Amino acid sequence: MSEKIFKEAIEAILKGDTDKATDVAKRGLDEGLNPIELMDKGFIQGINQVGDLFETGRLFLPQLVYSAMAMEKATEIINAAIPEEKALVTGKVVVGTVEGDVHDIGKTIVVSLFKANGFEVLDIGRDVPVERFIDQAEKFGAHIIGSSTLLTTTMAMQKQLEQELKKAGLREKYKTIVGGAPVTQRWADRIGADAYAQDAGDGVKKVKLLLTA
Ligand code: B1M
Repeated sequence: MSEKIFKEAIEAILKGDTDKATDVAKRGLDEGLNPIELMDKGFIQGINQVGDLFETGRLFLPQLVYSAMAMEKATEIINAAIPEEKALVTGKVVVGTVEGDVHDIGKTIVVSLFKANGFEVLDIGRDVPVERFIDQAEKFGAHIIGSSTLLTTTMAMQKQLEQELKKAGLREKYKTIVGGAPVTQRWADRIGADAYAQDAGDGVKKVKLLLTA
């Protein structure tokens, strides 16, 4: 049964069909599927296939946009259904997508899972300049600053964030965590970030570690 729903979710995203994605997301949840599994094994597989088709020139920007719209709707429905866990570790996290990058589907999933795990989260959106990450972290009283990037060209903004924190004498005040499809542990080490997470679940684990370190 779940395999059929995952397949339908992949198809809905490949077709860029928002109505179908909405229906599959709601049906999957009604049938008792785990929202994170529905996202990981269904919708995310679909959008990854769309990305591969786009990269190899077998799908074009307008279709990518329709698929993204279907993905955004499914994400919204599924995020609202992620059950809240009892928080054993608490802390404040500011999360955004770096300047020059409008990809925010993954960042939004990360924010939802952080909230579901009891962290206080300030989502500062996408295309966020480095100064705003720092300013918002200061105002929010954050413990952790999390940045997401999907473009290789904007990865440099995560490095700039580390540098600006140092310049402002604030690097020791915050822990930093980086993520996004092109980001790796090696990149995190190279720029001096405190943690790297490959997906939202890994992000929760890493934030807990940072808060108890
Ligand atoms: Co674009 N795009 N896109 N895109 N897009 C990619 C990233 C690309 C890899 C596609 C490809 O060519 N295969 C490619 C980048 C190539 C590169 O940099 N080397 C690309 C390109 C080129 C572009 C444009 C330049 C296209 C153009 O205009 N010609 C343009 C850029 C605009 C800009 O930002 N300035 C563009 C635009 C778009 C849309 C707007 C149409 C849409 C985004 C809509 C939106 O986000 N609201 C879009 C989409 C949907 C994609 C793909 C297909 C899917 C991204 C996604 O949502 N994945 C993507 C291909 C791909 O990545 N496979 C692609 C699903 C999401 C759940 O995964 O975001 O990786 P992800 O998040 C994961 C983990 O990475 C991690 O956890 C998340 C959940 O598991 N994670 C974190 C992420 N952030 C984290 C932060 C953390 C911890 C973990 O802590 C803080």
